[in-house]
Amino acid sequence: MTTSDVTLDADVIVVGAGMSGLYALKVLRDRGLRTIVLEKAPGVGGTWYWNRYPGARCDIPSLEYSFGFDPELEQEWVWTEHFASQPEIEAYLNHMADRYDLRRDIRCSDGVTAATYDETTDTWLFETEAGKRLRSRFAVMATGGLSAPYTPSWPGMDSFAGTVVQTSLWPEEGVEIEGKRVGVVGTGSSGIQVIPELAKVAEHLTVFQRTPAFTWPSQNQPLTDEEQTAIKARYRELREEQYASFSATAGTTGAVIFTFPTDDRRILDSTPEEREAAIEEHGFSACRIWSDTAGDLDANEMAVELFREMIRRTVRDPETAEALSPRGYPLGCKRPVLDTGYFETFNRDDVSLVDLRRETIEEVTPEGIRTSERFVPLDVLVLATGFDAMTGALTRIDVRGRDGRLLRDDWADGPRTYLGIGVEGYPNLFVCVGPGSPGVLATYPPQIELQVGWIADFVQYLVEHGLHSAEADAAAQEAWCAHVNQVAEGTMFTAASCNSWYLGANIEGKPRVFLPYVGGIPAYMARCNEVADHGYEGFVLT
Ligand code: N01
Repeated sequence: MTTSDVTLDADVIVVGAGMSGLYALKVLRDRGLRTIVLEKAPGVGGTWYWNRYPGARCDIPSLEYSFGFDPELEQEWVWTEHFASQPEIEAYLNHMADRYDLRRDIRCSDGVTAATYDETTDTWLFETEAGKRLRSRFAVMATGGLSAPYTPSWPGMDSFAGTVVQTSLWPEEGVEIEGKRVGVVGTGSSGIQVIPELAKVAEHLTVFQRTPAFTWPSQNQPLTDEEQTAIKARYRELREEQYASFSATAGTTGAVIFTFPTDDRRILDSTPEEREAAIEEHGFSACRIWSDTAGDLDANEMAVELFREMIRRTVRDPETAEALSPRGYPLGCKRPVLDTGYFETFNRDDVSLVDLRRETIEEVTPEGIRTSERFVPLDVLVLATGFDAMTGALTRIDVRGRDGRLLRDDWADGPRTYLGIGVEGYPNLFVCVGPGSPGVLATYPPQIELQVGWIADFVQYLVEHGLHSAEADAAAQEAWCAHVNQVAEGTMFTAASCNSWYLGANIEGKPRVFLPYVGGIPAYMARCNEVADHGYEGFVLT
């Protein structure tokens, strides 16, 4: 049997209607390929559909956290703040869906449960929650890097009589918080954004913190017309800077999380007076300016002490300040966080902190949480407990390749990809911003334009050259994985004391493998383009 013997629903099926999926549909359709997008959520937007918790906003400047492929779109769209809120980004992505007439090819409220490669016809068969079956030649997995929520389970969890809600599954109709006793578990980016907002309305808020975070004041501001006009006047130049920069960031406005250090001085050579002067000038960012903190753990620890000093100066209760202070893991190991009044929130009388380094959650009862030290009565339990990052969204689907191989099994010891895009054993399947690509280490929309654009070119090449299948070559894949590991070695990301979701360390049983490619966008895209220029070397084309 060949492809011509089966009825195809589309040339390409894209899984996910977040940023990658929407852009994939746009570019694939522009290339004349019949494309269908399958989406689990009732609406488009991916991350920006699901994460609608109070305080949710992006920590990349909005004028950069947007697409540059259409100069008219970027000129017309008005961002109101330096860091856009979730509703604004969701509105922007809905605008894109309408503007480019994408909705007619997007099937919402029907998640993909299985994707199976049919070797007899070189096609992919998709099965959905609603029992639909659709077939295409190519599969584009735009399933997202932070889209598989991680839900801890404590004894008695199901017995809780109040409301349990996960930040990344916040209901559209909202959650009643006013006058309630609320507990938040988790102090990563999501927890740190939601905590100050919930504190404003809850009767009492209890924060359950396992690992204190490094977080910096975002200094978010409304964007003035003048600022917006000035950037829009040189938008093309700015986009080129983004496409060519390490993390697809041009550093236009506000605090920029990906860029530090900013100074040539070494903290190991500094005097106490110089360090004090740094605190007075830079506040929480005093720890970020030194040149030697990225490569030297002693320097790093000295810098962290400046951060702890800022917490002591901000949080009135010394015990709470100490509990909020990061210790035992270096600055630069976990994803930096930007906040709005996070540490100040702990000065409120109606907010308390439970330090899970000193006590443990023993059980959830109908009335609240019992720790090894106390009972905390709760009406609402908010889980800001993160994601099975970069691999979870793919391994939760039954993706079957050649010879019935299951991706979940093949990745049991860590994901293996070629360029973060192709997977040996899974022909004609392409992953967007997957493990082994810069992914979560770079600004998504410009990165997506580059990487998903590359995938679309590849698919077009295959079609135009009458090729039936493209599959990552095992040796090329191993070489790429070795390169991804080698670049991460010696960085704070992989320090022995670092336990981050970049390493899969937040998920019990997940192998400790550094997931994204830390070599930066220019090196990454240079390699991708070199591969394309050499007839897609490293892929077996049939
Ligand atoms: O998830 P996280 P997140 N008991 O994994 C704790 C992006 N993002 O959703 O550190 C107790 O960072 C866990 O503790 P520990 C951004 O890339 C961006 O906050 O594992 N605690 C941690 O404190 C970000 O990095 C934005 O010890 C438990 C927290 O839960 C990424 O998404 C906004 C626990 C999880 O933190 C993920 O952020 C939001 C347990 N059993 C997200 N299990 C912006 O753009 C987990 N924890 C601003």
